[in-house]
Amino acid sequence: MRKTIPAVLLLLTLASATSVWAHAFPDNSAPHVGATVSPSPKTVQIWFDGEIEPVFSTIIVKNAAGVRVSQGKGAVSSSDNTLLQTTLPTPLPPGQYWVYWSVIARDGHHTAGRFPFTVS
Ligand SMILES: [Cu+2]
Repeated sequence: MRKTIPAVLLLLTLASATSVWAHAFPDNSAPHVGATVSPSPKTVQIWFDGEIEPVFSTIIVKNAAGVRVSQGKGAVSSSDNTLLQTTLPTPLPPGQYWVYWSVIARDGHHTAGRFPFTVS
């Protein structure tokens, strides 16, 4: 019986470590990170490795001058809770653009990042 308690504590430690790793991170995107695309895409999409909260998750695209070129703060897809997307209302002129994303995973943890793509 003496060895039972440390075994239970170890299991609890592993369980809490697993939940810490459950933050959402990007799995894939369109355009891909660092890609050069032509013509200008109509949308920018990021697929995450877990479900994200629609209310607190945002995606914004800015041009090299830091001016926002996407509509609003984007939205989580109504049919796929791992997909965050935004619309580019007008075709982008050639140049480099940055995608800024910020999401809350189902475990309540916040992650954020950015990546570039180029329109040629
Ligand atoms: Cu987490």
